[in-house]
Amino acid sequence: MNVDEVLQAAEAEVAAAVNEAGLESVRIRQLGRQGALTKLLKGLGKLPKAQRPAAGTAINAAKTRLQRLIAKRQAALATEQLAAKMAAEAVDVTLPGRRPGAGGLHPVSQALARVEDIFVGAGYDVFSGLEVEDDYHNFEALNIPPAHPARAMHDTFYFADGSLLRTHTSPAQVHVMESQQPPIRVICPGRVYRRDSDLTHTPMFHQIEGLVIDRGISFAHLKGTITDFVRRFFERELRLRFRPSYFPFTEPSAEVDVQCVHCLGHGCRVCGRTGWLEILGCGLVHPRALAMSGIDPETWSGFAFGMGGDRLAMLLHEVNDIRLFFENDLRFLEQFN
Ligand code: 2U9
Repeated sequence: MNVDEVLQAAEAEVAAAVNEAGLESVRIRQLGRQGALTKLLKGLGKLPKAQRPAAGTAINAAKTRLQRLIAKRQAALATEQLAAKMAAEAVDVTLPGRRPGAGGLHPVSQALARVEDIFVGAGYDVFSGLEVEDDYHNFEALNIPPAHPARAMHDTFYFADGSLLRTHTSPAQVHVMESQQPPIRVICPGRVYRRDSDLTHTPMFHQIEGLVIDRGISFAHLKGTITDFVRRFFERELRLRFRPSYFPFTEPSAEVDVQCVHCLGHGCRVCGRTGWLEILGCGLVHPRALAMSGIDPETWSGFAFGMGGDRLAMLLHEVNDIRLFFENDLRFLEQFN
């Protein structure tokens, strides 16, 4: 190949190079130690003496021209690559930012807060108490002595030192009675624990209990309080029925059913065709429970009630499986925000 042919081929290769690495290999092929133009220069000595100056000038001119072309192409490729990189990394500052999820109260917490609000509005204090208790406050002070059959129903979690996870929020009310004289109006929400786990029971669940102690408190005050509470909680006029029951810490005791919130008493799957839903237990505080915490039952009387927070949330939102509240599936929980 003569110098013009070499130059022509080299120019085509420079034009065809698509990136800086490709261009560098063109440079090595043409201008490197074994390059085509370099070889032409080395071959000058074999030409007749008279042709050497003109041939040398032509090869050097071709070499200079090719070096300039490569430099120009190299600059163009660098600009192109930078532009492509900038386009790929571009940030659209006008797009809205990604907001962190706002979060919200768990439906059971919402139900407990709803109960608290109703009673706080009626002048009750809120006291949550502690989840680790002793046998005295969880059982004995509530008229449940060591051999009492009611203990068997509580499936208690015990610690090695004899303390326990409270099986109901009632010990919170015992602490209130021990620390102050009546009048007492207190509402105690919180977590409670029982060694129990099946379709309708979880080892941790929520209760909210109320206690009122004053002079002359009767079952009529209890009935009025519960009736007003149910009306406010469900925001509807629902019929109630009080059935006689038994708790060691209240006498007399009752369980309260509310007209089914789903079928309004006609009978459906939720109420097991009875038209009634059990929502709480209650009664007049046992005189022995008053006396044990230092309150004179000759002067004072009181009522107490207790309900399950998880069950209340289920009734309020028509949820039929308690486990949904504990799985923490955001698709379920987000519906309550
Ligand atoms: C003191 C005196 C009396 C609290 C009460 C109930 C009735 C009751 C259950 C309802 C559903 C628990 O979650 S549940 O299974 N509770 O039926 N609780 S009276 O009585 C007290 C508490 C403290 C000092």
